[in-house]
Amino acid sequence: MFEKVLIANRGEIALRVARACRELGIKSVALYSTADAESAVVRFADEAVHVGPPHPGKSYLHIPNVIGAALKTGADAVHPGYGFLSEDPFFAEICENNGLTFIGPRPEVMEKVGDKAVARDLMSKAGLPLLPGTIEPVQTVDEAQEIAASIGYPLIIKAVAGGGGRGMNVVYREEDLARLYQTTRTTAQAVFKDSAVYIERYLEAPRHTEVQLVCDDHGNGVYFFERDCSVQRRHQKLIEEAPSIHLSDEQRRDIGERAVNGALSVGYTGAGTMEFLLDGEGNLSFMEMNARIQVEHPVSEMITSIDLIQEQIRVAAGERLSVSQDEVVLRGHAMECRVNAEDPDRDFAPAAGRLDVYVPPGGPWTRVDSHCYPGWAIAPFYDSLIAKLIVWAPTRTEAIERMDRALSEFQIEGRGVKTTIPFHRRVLADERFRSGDVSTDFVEHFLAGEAEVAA
Ligand code: MV4
Repeated sequence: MFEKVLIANRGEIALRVARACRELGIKSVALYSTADAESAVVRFADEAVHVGPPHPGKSYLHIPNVIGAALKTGADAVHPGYGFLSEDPFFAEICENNGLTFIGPRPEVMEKVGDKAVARDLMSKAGLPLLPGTIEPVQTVDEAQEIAASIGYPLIIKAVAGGGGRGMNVVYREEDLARLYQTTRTTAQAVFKDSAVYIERYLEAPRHTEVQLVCDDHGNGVYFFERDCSVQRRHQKLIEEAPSIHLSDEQRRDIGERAVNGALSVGYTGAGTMEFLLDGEGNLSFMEMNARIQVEHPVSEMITSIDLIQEQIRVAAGERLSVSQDEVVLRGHAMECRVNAEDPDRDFAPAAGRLDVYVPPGGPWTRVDSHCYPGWAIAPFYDSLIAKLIVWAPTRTEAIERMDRALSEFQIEGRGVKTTIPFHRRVLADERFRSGDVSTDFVEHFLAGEAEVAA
């Protein structure tokens, strides 16, 4: 096992990783920018190294400074968290070249699954279900037209280097195809430095369903069931839950096994997520793979009682997964609300500032993953996440009641600070949400409905 892990991140996930290290008997090293000098993880970790000014490009994303901090403190591994350098194969390679274990998949594997067309090809070969579309990137408008004729409209053109909803365009009519094909390519070249695109049939208002898995170096892979993350706004997840109430036990086992097989078939190691869309008929289609631990991992931990960060560290150290698939048992229902410093009444605009009052909820089966404390200032340089509020209950309905109770206790106040808590409470009271009839267009319709009532 590692003796010392450098945490190449900030905020709640840095603290989450430091906690896992402490429980495993591993020393932790925090990084901090000038803006984060007073952060909770700086106090909690065994050591802390300043890596630069507030701007992420000059601190948390500055590879020489991050690697320098690891070498200076004698760390033997680097945990990248999510965001920042977590899915950068180049960073993973530099870690390895400096004798540091990158806690994540190998750089070659990361690169493969990061290319959406390659991932689509490999996962299809491994038996994952796909929407009708292209495997090879589309090279010309003529080719795009041929494909459109075979799969029909609506269709979606996606950048191979995109992901998380970036670099995609929906085409409803044939007359828009040539223009949108060109637009997607030009944008992809400008944003990702790679103009390659592929085409898929477009699903209207699907559910976002993702399978959590962890694979070790010994050929073992385990799935930790799925999360429904359909409550999103502009590709920002707001509420996540596990399991999805729309899968049968048989479907859950089938997609879990396929996801693990797919990951193992490409030599994937570490924690990862396979993202699927679920249509109205109950069909799952593979979308993309995320080669990192995700923000919403706690809901999977809560339904399985397994610490995914500990598993991630264990397998990175070359140990075997601590559980076999048979030992991963799904129990009850978990839900997470992302409490952001945003103003839901002003189009979720950032509303950051100093937290004069910060009183997190407590009580049974109520978990708060947060780096905040009274007096902490949410900085404008980073994301606006204040806390992840996670609850567990035997049933979904009880989880909703528990979440509302916990949200009602959560006190956050500060000059200029607004939070998404009131929005979450209104969603929890919504009939459509409570019935579970939620797809990726839910938030848009919900907000439009509220605006109509207010008018
Ligand atoms: C789609 C789709 C409909 N049809 N692909 C957005 C995130 C990226 N991982 C995939 N995305 C989508 N791909 C086809 N063929 C709709 C979306 C989509 C979406 C997916 C998940 C959650 C929210 C979403 C919001 C808008 C569009």
